[in-house]
Amino acid sequence: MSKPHILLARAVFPEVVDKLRAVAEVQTNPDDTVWTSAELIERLRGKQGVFTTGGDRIDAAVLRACPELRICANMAVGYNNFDIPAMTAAGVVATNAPDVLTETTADLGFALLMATARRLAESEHYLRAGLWTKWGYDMFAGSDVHGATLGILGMGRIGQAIARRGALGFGMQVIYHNRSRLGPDLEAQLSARYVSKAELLEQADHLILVLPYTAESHHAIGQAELSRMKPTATLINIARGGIVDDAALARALKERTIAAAGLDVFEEEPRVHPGLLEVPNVVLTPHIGSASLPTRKAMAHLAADNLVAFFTGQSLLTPLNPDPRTR
Ligand code: 8YV
Repeated sequence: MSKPHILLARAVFPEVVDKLRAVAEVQTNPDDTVWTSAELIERLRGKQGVFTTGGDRIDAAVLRACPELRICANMAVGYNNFDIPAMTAAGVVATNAPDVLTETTADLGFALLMATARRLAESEHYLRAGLWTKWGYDMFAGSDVHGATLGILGMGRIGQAIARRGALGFGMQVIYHNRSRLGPDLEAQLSARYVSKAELLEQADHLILVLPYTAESHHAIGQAELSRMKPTATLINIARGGIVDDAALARALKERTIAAAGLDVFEEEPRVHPGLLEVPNVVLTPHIGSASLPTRKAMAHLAADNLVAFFTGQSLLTPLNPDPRTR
């Protein structure tokens, strides 16, 4: 039987390419170019599988142009780059890469929270610029993390891992809002209290966003929400660009209606809203939430393992929609 054809939309670890080559003809993207939709379609025609990252969009137009496609494996837990209803209608399987990145992403969320609250980036730039000539009593005085109220919007796996860090490690009062409330046992285990979104905004000293990006969560934090937050509060986004209205946030930071923000994700990545680049009270990182080497390897292997399972007749590890092979 002839081997299936798989496209790797972006560059990935050589060992992962080798794993796929054992079961398929593989076309790689050695220059790691970010393809336009037309360029992706051109390369995907005639292929049965694709390995994607969060920036590679699989929508109805791609599916129409590539009728032989049967599986898309995302090297990301978020899958807002996939049009799942269109994929299901076309009989195309979608998989993501959950669990393996939970703790690493929660670590980055906490790192960003601490860097933001304690003004690490701002003070480091000051030192490097040679501006440090004497110590001052309120120099880079920020806000405390320990003992503060930690608000979590979105209480899935990563939100829960952040709650544990906050409650157990830093003695924080954890409040959260989510589409569905956790069960009482889990709430007790996490020491997390469910509140309305309005209460979350008003009570949090540090508000961290960990919810998926959907039509409903688009601009879940805009001017109205920012104006409900404490003037001393910090906002951390490690979820997805588009959940925060970046222009409104840049204004709030400039006018100091909130104290500071830590952002790992942006509305138009890799472009960052110029207003965010102008203000000192924001810590900016280039979407590195899951970027520890072991975790990036685990994510890539999980995406590849889903492709291998599909093409060798095994059950999928982390499917997002029904598998047409089992109907
Ligand atoms: C990825 C992420 O690195 O998993 C996710 O949803 O946002 C990141 O961990 C990014 O999407 C590239 O695939």
